[in-house]
Amino acid sequence: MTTRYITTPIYYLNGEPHLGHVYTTIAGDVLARYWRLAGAQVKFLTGTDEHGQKVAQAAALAGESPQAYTDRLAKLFFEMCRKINASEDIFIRTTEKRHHEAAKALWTKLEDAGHIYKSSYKGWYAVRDEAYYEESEIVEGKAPTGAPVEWMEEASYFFKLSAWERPLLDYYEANPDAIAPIGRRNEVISFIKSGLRDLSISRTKFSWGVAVPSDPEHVMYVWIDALTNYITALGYPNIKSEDFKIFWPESIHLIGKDILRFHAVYWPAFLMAAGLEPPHRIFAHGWWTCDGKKMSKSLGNVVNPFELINAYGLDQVRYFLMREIPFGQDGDYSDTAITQRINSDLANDLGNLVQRVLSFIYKNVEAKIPEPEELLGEDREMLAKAAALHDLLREDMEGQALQGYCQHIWEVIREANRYVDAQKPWSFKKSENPKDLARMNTILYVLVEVIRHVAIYVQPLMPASASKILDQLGQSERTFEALKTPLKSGTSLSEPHGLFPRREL
Ligand code: ME8
Repeated sequence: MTTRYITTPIYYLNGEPHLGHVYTTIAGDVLARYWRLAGAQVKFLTGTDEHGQKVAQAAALAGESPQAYTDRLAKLFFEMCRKINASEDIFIRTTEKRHHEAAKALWTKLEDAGHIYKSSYKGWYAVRDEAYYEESEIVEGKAPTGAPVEWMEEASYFFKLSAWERPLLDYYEANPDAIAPIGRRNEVISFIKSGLRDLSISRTKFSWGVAVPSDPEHVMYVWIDALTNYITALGYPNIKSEDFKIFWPESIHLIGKDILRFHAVYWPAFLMAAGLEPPHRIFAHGWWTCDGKKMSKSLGNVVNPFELINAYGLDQVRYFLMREIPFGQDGDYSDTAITQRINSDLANDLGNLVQRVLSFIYKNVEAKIPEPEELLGEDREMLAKAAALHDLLREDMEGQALQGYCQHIWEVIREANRYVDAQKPWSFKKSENPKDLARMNTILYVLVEVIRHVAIYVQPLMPASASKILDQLGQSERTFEALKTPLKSGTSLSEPHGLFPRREL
């Protein structure tokens, strides 16, 4: 049986959810929904990263205890998932007891196997990135990401990362698809080749985190704690559990390109050192900007995802985010771009196709799916294009090509609109000739069958809108399996209503 374990990053609780968080979570949701409809066994994980200096500082700034603060903010992220119709199976919080236990177990495993030693750290640290930087990486007193850095000197435990250069390179050579897109893979490989230094993995200057089991004066570096969430959720340290055995080998970590190094260098090294398999695949997507500029609080151009959803509608936003840019590349948000996308793809293409076909049947063919007569070449061609989606879309989803998934469906939608224009079913309406009526019924049947395919495949992208279309078509079987059986004639249609109103700029 096909199995997929799809994860998003767990988000820092240092502020409210923003467009970037919504983006990765929707991408994960689209994949999870697709694989469920394909009959796969799926686990979709998201959640919150609640420890470390950055979150502790945010709590202090808010005048709250870290626990009260993270409880309050975790709710906002959980709510975000509800507002974007995410279908996560697990929402994990790193403050949960099971997670503390898993992180401690991983530490102990690494320590017992001799991968951890005690020393002291001296160097630069950026709280905003929760990352250490080399002297050579500092640009004009800042981290390469632009984050402010501070000088740190403290007793610390180290993970022997330097020992994992060769095993990591070997692993990535043997598993060319382990990191995607390819450019990110190359980036990781050249980073590893440039030499890995041992990694400081504990702190003593603050206490908001998971205590080091053998030395509770230390708290774990937030990244070793956070990355462990992916296996906490599968029952680690019980690696004999069904969940761990089934899902870990099929893991897909969706992340933004900002956190590639943590996922593709540190995480696989920790796992290999603990005797576990590295993640099966890491997909690092690109970065959203707004009107060509980096979104930042000081520029005042941070796109609030909830305002966006209120203004344009949830499914419109979900579709826009998946369709607008190739998954893996950077993209730019603008009101113009989303408006154009809604008007062309949703109102003109999909909305118009469904509306013109279903209202015609509703008004003129007793509101029932007509019986087809003899299929002509053009009918077969149209049906073949819809049937071909099955393999094309599966290939897209195997490669996380979310934009390609949209494009392939929309090619069929546009083709169906051309087919309506060319076949002109309405031209037969008044004819007394039974042959003409039979032709009209055949054309309409073909169209409903194409719309059924489209709506079933659109479900992962726009669950609510797809469900409305399938309701109007009277279809209760909605998995990809259902498409193996031809559309049944005679099913009653319900009164069609417009789906995607046009937007003014
Ligand atoms: O990094 N465009 O959490 P975080 C696209 N806690 N995606 C964006 C984005 C943007 N402008 N801004 C944010 C952390 N993202 C850690 C992760 S995982 C074990 C720990 C998305 O709250 C993108 O997925 O800073 C990015 O990787 C993530 O939010 C960073 O979220």
